[in-house]
Amino acid sequence: MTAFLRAPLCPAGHLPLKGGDWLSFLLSQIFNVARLATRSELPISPLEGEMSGRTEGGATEREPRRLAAIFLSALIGLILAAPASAAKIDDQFRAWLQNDLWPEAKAKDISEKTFDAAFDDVKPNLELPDLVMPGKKATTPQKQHQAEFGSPGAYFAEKTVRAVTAGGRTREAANARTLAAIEKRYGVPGEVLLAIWGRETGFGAAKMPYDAFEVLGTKAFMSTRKEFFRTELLAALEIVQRGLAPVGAMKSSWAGALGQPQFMPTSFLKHAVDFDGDGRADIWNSVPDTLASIANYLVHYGWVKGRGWGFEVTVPESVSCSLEGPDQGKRISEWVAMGIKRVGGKAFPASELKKEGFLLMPAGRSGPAFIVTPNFYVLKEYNTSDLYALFIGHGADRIANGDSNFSGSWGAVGGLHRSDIAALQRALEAKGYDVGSADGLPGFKTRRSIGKWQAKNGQAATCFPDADLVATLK
Ligand SMILES: [Ca+2]
Repeated sequence: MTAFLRAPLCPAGHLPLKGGDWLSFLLSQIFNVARLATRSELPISPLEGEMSGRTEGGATEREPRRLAAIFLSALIGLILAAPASAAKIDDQFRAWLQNDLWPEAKAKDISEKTFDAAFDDVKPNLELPDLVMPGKKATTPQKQHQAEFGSPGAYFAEKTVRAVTAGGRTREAANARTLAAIEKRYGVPGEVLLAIWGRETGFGAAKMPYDAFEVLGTKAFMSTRKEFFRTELLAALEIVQRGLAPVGAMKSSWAGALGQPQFMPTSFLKHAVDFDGDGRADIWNSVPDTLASIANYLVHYGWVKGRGWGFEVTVPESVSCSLEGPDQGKRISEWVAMGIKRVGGKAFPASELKKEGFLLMPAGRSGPAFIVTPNFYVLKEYNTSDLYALFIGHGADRIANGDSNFSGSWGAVGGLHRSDIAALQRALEAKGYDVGSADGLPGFKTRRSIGKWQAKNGQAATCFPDADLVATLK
């Protein structure tokens, strides 16, 4: 649902505190779980496009008590395991900084002064997710197996959407000249930028509680994706070395994403721009810089000027839901000839009919359907989830045209565990179907493969996993 809810609710490799008070520690963690799980108004979602390990879907972890129970069992497991010493990890981290990271940083023209300032007093943060203790092998976190896959409709909770659309309209009025100037230069509509800004950090209201060097340093030293974070850590050092931001300004989310647009450091170096003219791209404090940097990011990933993101449609039974996906595009006029119509009796704009469009059915036959443009897939470069990109497109439409919901309604198709969906995916893979990866999240490749299997086996194609399918195929 929101990245906060995917935040480190159950640190995979938590270490006992040195001589700590277990009960108060435990209670504080359970409180944290409850707090995180109920905090949904100001989501921070790091760039999933940049974070290639994070994939499509809408897994939700909504139940604080259940999470607390999972955490408790994980914690008991850790108490029983042989505890490593946090102090020893700190020493290993310091040695790694000196002997491993520093030589590479030096070779990339990072000065000793910058390096020392960045890591002054920095220790590994053992509460971050997806850590692997030095000398240990990575294991799949328990929560990934147990997480419930929520109905895609849950992603579009009216309260969440309205926080973005109401806030977006207020800021659209307040920043009208800036948005017009950005649209003129980059060709990206202001409402799209506002929707991303609102979705990522609640228009900059979300706190950036972490030191980027602590997060990136910890993850480069001891996470499941060390190389990815090492590259980002070196980019963060480059930001400081080049004077683009002072060390003290390098505040990030739990995933190391920076500032109001939630750029990873390599994205900052590639896409951040100065739009208020003070000579510095300040994505932490400047609204014009934040909005223009988001626009520049989208342009770099191919935003097509003059086209929107997509249209809600109705799809007749004669059109298979397995025609979904970015690799099965047709001219919009061809989709229309097959019987696909826009909702609300509207015609497609004449300028769109000759252009390519793609079928999108995020909940298969159990939810709204869309014909999307290539810009939809540019939005997915910001965060590689169909639901995220749809949230941005839908939110942008509502900022521009007023609040009205989808015409189609989302079915109650959630409730499976990710492990069940992953088992279904492996079963389909074994039969030769392409599901993308068996990650427990039903992306478009999984959805359409389900539809193809259903059609081949004489069933009505729903293009979405359900308990019967899991039981039949698993
Ligand atoms: Ca600036």
